[in-house]
Amino acid sequence: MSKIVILTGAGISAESGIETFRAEDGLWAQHRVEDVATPEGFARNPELVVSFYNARRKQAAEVSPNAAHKALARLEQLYAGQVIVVTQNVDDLHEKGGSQNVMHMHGALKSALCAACDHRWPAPMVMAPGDICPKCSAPAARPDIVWFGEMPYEMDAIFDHLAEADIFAAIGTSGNVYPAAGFVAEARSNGAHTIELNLERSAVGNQFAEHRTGPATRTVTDWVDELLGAKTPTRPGFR
Ligand code: BV8
Repeated sequence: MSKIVILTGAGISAESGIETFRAEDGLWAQHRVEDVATPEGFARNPELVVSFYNARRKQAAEVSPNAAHKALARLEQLYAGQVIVVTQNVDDLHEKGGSQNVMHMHGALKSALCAACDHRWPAPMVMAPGDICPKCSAPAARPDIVWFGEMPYEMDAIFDHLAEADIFAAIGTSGNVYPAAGFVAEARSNGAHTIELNLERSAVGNQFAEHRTGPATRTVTDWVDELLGAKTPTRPGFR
């Protein structure tokens, strides 16, 4: 049975109104990565980090999935094979758009994690440093986010999917962050057809067999229509 593995990044949520990381007005323009997306930053200033994620959790709750999220949900529903979405995003727009097989390799805003006992529970909209873990009662709650220097989630399962992928697509990711940026090489070495859908070529763009340029709401919708036979496929590269 055919398997499509899709890696998404901040670019798929951009047209829903969530800023990306590396755009001029992006998240990293407003904060130093080291201060808000590392365990050291959290230890140094938990108030800053918790409020950074509180603001993003609030924003994610106020925006809606766009046509790209919905197209991927349609693909998962109607495609004859298996469709797996591996997202680097911590928003829940894939789920709101109807996708069910979503792997949040960098965590999720809607989840809280206990740094003492590893328990996870639905995060309140506003977290505070020292929130109590409902399981072990330690004042050790933290955002359930994979920071730089921490091991992304579900890596074994993701590599199993990459080993079986017939098609690997990367949508709206700059290819700057590993191990996610290494997935295309892994998929290619396993014989998958690789396609990148982005406004521009990413840092690993030259590793993809096919590239489609444009906003995700158009490129993903067109690509899904072709996969579902609703549109005649264009010759790769002619976009
Ligand atoms: C780890 C959660 C090891 C936080 C994030 C070499 C090899 C391996 C690792 C490393 C290495 N060198 C350095 C490392 C470590 C590091 C790393 O990769 N650093 C980089 C900067 C070099 N990696 C890590 O630390 C990872 N962990 O390696 O652990 C380990 C081993 C053993 C034991 C323990 C540990 C963990 C990385 C996870 C960090 N957390 N997110 C949060 O969200 O706040 S990273 C964060 O940035 C995102 O999650 C995402 O992954 C990443 C990149 O963001 P993108 O999604 O790509 O967004 P960006 O803004 O960059 O780009 C947007 C793209 O969209 C652009 O291309 C743009 O053109 C496009 N776009 C915009 N609009 C649209 C669009 N496309 C289409 N349509 C549009 N409308």
